[in-house]
Amino acid sequence: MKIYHSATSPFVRKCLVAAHELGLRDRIDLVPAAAHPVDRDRNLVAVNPLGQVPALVTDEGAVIHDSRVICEYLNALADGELIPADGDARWGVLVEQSLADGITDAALLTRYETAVRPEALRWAEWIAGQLDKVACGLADLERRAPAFGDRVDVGTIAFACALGYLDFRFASLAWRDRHPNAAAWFEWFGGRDSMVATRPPSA
Ligand SMILES: N[C@@H](CCC(=O)N[C@@H](CS)C(=O)NCC(=O)O)C(=O)O
Repeated sequence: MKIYHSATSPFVRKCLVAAHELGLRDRIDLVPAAAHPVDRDRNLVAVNPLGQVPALVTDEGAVIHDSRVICEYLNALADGELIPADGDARWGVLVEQSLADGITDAALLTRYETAVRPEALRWAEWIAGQLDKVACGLADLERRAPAFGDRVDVGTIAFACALGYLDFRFASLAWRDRHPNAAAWFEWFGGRDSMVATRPPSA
């Protein structure tokens, strides 16, 4: 199978970390894509009309997106345990993934606002709103982190990729200063082989 890919995408990273953890990484080829909300990569759009990475093409030729569905697919393929099958554990992990992806989404939209949108069109209050989503999401993560233990699932993977993205693009936020529980947990999780192998290029 193959994944349309950008080495700096936190959502691609989430899928590749999941693939590593499931022992599937060797079965995935990476197809470079230039996902961009304005200069849309037409080769990518032909696969995923949203023009976003990650998009996975299975060995049978089916297209699967977005990152949440890809993680679900990979977990099923490997008969893995990254997503609990049912019960409270399932909803808990899926909500954590939703929260973590929301942090990443808000950070990514802030990045687009500052790196893509022309300066004259930028809206400071909108950026502040997105960064407040990041801050509120981190506060929730900080409350949850002490209970993570050694869990490796789509919830914790998504949180780790969110924090990795903040380190990569928003180092000046210095999120560790106000979130010692999350920092201690990420010190361990970020050292996993799956996280090290998927670090963005200049991180
Ligand atoms: N909900 C999607 C979000 C994916 C996403 O935002 N990918 C970014 C790169 S990190 C992208 O393709 N941006 C281009 C665009 O939004 O047009 C997922 O979980 O996969």
